[in-house]
Amino acid sequence: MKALEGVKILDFTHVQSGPTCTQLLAWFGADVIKVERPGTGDITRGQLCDVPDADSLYFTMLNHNKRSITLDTKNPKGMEVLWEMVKTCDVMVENFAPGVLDRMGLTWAKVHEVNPRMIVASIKGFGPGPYEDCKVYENVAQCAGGAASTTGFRDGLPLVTGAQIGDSGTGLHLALGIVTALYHRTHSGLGQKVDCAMQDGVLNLCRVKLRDQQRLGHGPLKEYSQFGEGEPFGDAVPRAGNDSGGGQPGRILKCKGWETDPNAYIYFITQAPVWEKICDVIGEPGWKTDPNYAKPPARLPRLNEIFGRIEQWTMSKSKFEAMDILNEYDIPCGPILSMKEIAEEKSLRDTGTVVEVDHPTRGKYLSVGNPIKLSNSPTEVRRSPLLGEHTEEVLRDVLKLDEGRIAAITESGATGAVTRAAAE
Ligand code: CAO
Repeated sequence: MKALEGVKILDFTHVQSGPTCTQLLAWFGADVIKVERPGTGDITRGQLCDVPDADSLYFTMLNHNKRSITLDTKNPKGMEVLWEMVKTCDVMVENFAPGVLDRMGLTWAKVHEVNPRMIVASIKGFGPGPYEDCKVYENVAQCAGGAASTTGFRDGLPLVTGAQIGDSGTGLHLALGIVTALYHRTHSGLGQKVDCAMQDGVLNLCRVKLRDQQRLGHGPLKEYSQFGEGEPFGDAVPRAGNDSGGGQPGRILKCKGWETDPNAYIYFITQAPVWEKICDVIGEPGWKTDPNYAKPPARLPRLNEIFGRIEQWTMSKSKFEAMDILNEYDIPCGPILSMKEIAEEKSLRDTGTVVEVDHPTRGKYLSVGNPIKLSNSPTEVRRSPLLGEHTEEVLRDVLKLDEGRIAAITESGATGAVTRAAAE
């Protein structure tokens, strides 16, 4: 039995943030029923398409293990079905723009009255405040949550990161909120509202930068390269390039082949406990006792010189050769892996972190599997549903509607266009 088996989710999510959350719950065994607009469905089905007439990878990679039902919620019969789902499901998850749910009549008060056990989980761009009514996408959240102002180099523009910390990051936060509310319900018998704002989710992941903001009030941030370069600090946390965000200085350094390979680099951390080993490996044994290099505080104003010297060594090795040598001495380091290398990495395939999935209209594709491994509830990744693939099945088997009611719903067009035989 899967960890969340028996939990029914009304998945009213779209694009990335919400679907990330419900996909995780589906991987843990919940029955996730995605409600989509007839005809088009989740807008991502048709975005960034690479194979004609097939759901995009954008959609397939965010909607595994779910069922799909098409329902026009602007049709009264469609809303009737939606309310049946509210009565039947344990959790409703949504990430519409602010106000959409209320306009549908699905207010928290009404949902709670109809099904007091239901948990209603929402993602919005912002929490209550000046921007609460705004529509938000990934990069907006990265900018408003403090990630962009602290990412990049001091002399360059603020940068967004490729990691989808606004969308997928908030989806993860919401999933935790939902399972916590489900656990709470086992004591209280009642559902509750779970809200996650993308700005808050990003800020939570930028916690160390708010730490540094406060440290700045007590003097320069000595582990930032800027300190050794003699550049004064302003009144806000600066962009720190590839400096480590922790107490052990680190940098991205060139490796053999960097002139032609954009990913021939390694992240190298000068962890204090292995400093002597680092000195031996790079051929600077004198630094072990030299007062200018022997202790961490002495090294902070000299990071550029030190990493420059280490780089002379890393440039004589491929990133994988350097990894092998450094790991032998327990020196923390990591290769800069390209997506191509990750896609081909056997160990990630072996653990199910990268999986190959077969799809009826697109064929085989790679996806990221469940990064969270439960020993008693392993994840089997199943393909995403076609649009409306499970409409009839859900009306019949989940909502237990009789044939007459199903016929009336179908006839109303609430589940999709009504096809009629041409007039004689
Ligand atoms: N049948 C009929 N209508 C439906 C429907 C269905 N099954 N499902 C949704 N709709 C309608 C809604 O009723 C709503 O219409 P109204 O505005 O008339 O009430 C509309 O579709 C939904 O709209 P939306 O405003 O949520 O969608 P959008 O494409 O304009 O905005 C987004 C998208 C993501 C900017 C917005 O949903 C949002 O800000 N969400 C919260 C933050 C978030 O999750 N952002 C991350 C997205 S991933 O990058």
